[in-house]
Amino acid sequence: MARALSQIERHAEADETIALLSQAWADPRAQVIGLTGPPGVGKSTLTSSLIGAWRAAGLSVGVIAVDPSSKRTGGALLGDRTRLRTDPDDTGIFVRSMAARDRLGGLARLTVAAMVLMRAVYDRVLIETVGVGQSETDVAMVADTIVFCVQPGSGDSLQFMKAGIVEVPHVAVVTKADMVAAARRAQADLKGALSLTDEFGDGWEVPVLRVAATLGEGLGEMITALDEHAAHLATAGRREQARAAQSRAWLADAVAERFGSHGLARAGGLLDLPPGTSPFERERAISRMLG
Ligand SMILES: Nc1nc2c(ncn2[C@@H]2O[C@H](COP(=O)(O)OP(=O)(O)OP(=O)(O)O)[C@@H](O)[C@H]2O)c(=O)[nH]1
Ligand SMILES: [Mg+2]
Repeated sequence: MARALSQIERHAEADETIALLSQAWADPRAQVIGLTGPPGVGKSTLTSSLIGAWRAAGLSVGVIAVDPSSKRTGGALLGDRTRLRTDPDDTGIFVRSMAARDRLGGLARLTVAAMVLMRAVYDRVLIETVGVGQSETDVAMVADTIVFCVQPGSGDSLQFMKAGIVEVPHVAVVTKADMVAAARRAQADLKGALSLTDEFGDGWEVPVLRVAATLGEGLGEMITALDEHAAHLATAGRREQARAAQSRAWLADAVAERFGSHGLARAGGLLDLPPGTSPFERERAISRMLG
């Protein structure tokens, strides 16, 4: 995985890279979970606990930690906020930190590529992104299941959600639930806030959970909720539809990033991917046409 990721990073346009990504894109395996929420809410701690539970169940896990505040300098990631402690000898787990591109909370092209590759290999892929607001829209471009984390006593996230700034997650988690009374209040507030927003319109009701990751409390319920959402997506072609929409969204995003709105306009109908068409191959074809 490390070698493949460095190839993607260094030779993004090479035939081998495009072939590898297209093959991985066509053969997905993992449920991809986007774990998002404000700084310090407990995302990494929760990630560590989820990794432990998944590994104990015999599932392999890939993790991508996207850090909007860090910059890559000479290959080193500064300001890494992953803080994950994992067993270095366990080959069933792979963790990679990545700097976000300049757009606040935006997901770099490399993040999409890494997700596609990991999705073909592991049973679960988890993407940790910091953010309240716009950035959730970006994680929605790469994840099947969006989990939004809120900590007890944080009114801001609830205000964002009520104002419709935060996209409605598939699962909402109140972290640090060992602060019992405050966590219960946050859960009630969050349930209230979610009842004001539109539902997904497909019968999915957003579970609002309390988890104390440091104690392992509520973790089983969270894993059940993630599994239930995966089962929900597995019916009525929902997952295929959502992933096809994501592929179109990255393609348009990648073209816009590189060639601007003028390029986007010139690409026109090429941005509409026929079923089964690799967005990576299409991106290169559009780049050659425009460049
Ligand atoms: N009491 C309590 N503290 C927790 C819990 N989970 C995390 N914390 C603490 O909250 C702080 C932030 O935890 P992280 O897991 O690093 O949070 P994060 O959301 O990944 O932070 P960033 O990546 O910097 O945005 C740390 O000091 C943790 O020890 C919990 O379940 N209970
Ligand atoms: Mg973190």
